[in-house]
Amino acid sequence: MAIQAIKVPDIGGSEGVEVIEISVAVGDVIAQEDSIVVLETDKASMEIPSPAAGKVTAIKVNVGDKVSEGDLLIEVEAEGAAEQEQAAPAAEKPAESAAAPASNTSSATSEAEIPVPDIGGAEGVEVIEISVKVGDEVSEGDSLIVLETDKASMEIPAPFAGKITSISMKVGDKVSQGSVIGVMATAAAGSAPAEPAKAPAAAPAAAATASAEIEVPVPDIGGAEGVEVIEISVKAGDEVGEGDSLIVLETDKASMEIPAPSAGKIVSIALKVGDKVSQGSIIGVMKSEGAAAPAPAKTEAAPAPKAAPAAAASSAAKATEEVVHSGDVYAGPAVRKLARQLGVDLGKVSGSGPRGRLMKDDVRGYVKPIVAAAQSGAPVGGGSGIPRVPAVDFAKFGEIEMLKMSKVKKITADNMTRNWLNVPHVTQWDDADITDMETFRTGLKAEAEKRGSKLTPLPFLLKACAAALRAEPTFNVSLHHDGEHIVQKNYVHIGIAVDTPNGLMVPVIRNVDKKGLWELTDEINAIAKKARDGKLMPADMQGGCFTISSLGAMGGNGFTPIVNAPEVAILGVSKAQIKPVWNGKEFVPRNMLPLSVSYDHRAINGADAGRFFTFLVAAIADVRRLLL
Ligand code: CAO
Repeated sequence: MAIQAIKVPDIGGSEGVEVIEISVAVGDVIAQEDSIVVLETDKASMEIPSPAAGKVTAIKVNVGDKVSEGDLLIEVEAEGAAEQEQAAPAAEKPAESAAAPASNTSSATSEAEIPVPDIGGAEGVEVIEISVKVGDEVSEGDSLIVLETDKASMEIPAPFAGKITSISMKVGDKVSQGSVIGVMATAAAGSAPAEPAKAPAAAPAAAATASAEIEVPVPDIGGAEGVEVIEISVKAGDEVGEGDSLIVLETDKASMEIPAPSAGKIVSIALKVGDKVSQGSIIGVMKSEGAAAPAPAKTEAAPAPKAAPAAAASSAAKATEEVVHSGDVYAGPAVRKLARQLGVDLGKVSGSGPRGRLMKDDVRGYVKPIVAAAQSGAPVGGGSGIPRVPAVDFAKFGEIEMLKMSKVKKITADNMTRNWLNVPHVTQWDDADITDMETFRTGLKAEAEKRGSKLTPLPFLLKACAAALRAEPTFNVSLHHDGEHIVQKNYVHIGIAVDTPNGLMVPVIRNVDKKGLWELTDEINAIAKKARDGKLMPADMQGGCFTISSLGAMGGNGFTPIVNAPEVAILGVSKAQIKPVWNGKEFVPRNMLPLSVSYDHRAINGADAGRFFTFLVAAIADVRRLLL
């Protein structure tokens, strides 16, 4: 019986790449090309397929290990083969996008301007991250900036190793091919910069018919043939905007959205889920807006991430990336496949991977309690089994208008339903005497103005809540989805509900217990602005332990906030008012702040809540206590 040692193949020179998943177990019988492990750099992830069929006899790496080309991954007992060592075939290569330095590269100074490479014709694409600063030494392929369209984000890599000597962009700038990112000094004089590479391929123009109805073909998908349609995102009659996703295609390594080449109305769809398509296959017919032939489609869905894996990779999926943002879903093909097999809507699963990426464990974690509840006969979380509110034709009763819900509003509606149905809520009320706090705050107003910031009661409340979470740690927990554990958090991150034109957003302020009043004031102002400008990233809204929802500026004397699960408690703040308070001898006017705390009664007992609330109200009434 021959044992074959399977090693890391050529992964494009990357060193110390993290093993994020082991896809096989000892004893598994695997076929050639089956995925053995998944590796991930901070830019890309890649499945490493087995070069041989056989039985897995040993696994030589663990999740979290760092590996490079030639490192041993597994051993396989392959019948009939001579004992040998073999490198796994190269992982499929994501799109290449090495940007070429501008032609004014000067060999005398060894400095070169770095332009934005071909990004598939996309214009005015937003810079969402500057990943380097002047003076940084970078390697070829290191991310310089990150761009984001409404469909995808893409890192623009350094075209060669060198030192950043200037940066010409800032976050929020809108850029196109050729915009200058900055200037780099080459590491070694004369080092040849890479050839400019095509990033996303431009789709062939859709063929216009006399009636302005156009057939929409599958654009250039990097030569991939027989690619499976995994989602039809539109139906006949739908109005679509230019760039809206029409269908989603998936190879075994990559998935991609195919966008509408222009705005218009879908007349018919020629494909169904499961069909296999290639470049030129007709997706359907659409009537383009303005009756003009549409502009060539751009495969915006397939921006080019940095070329990571091996050069020997298949040329298929040249214009694809191994992970796509599809709507709000950020997941790789393996995770999408698992979700399809289990019938899971990935839009409902929270991602725990880097930048909120969905992992297989997230899908399993989502499914497990649902299956457990179904097997125990209990109603399944999320309100399944609850009678639906019947549909009503309101037009029968008077004039109506149909207003489209924003994506944020829809997500909020789902979250509220999920939290209201899953969390057994209890709400307690109390008034905090903020007379002294307000005297202190008013006294600081001039200083705040000098600093260019606005000091409201909110940073005081954040500080007080952080202290209360430390004093009563039963509030700083989450229920683990295995139903067997409580997750006790040793950090204090607090979300603040922000009312934005798009709907309710809850950005999270980190390590509140370690920050001072001014730092918190600046952070609240900055993050609330970011939320209102629609610029929050998923990471800005993750990791909260507790939430504050303040309607103090609007009015009202109390409300029941809904717990923002998996957090277990939330503070509702209403409008402060001067009220007569009995001090034992007489009624005195005091500035009273109505507060309500809702909590998950599965995690928190009434006595815990009583202690937490008493501490909180006392800390607000005398903010000197926050120094204790
Ligand atoms: N009582 C009386 N006045 C209050 C108050 C309270 N509880 N809280 C704030 N105020 C005052 C502030 O002091 C400020 O007045 P001055 O300018 O005179 O100082 C004014 O109200 C406006 O405050 P603000 O809203 O600009 O700032 P904030 O720090 O209180 O709140 C933020 C910031 C982001 C939380 C808020 O703007 C917001 O979006 N609130 C809505 C949250 C929400 O929608 N919650 C419901 C979620 S569930 O549907």
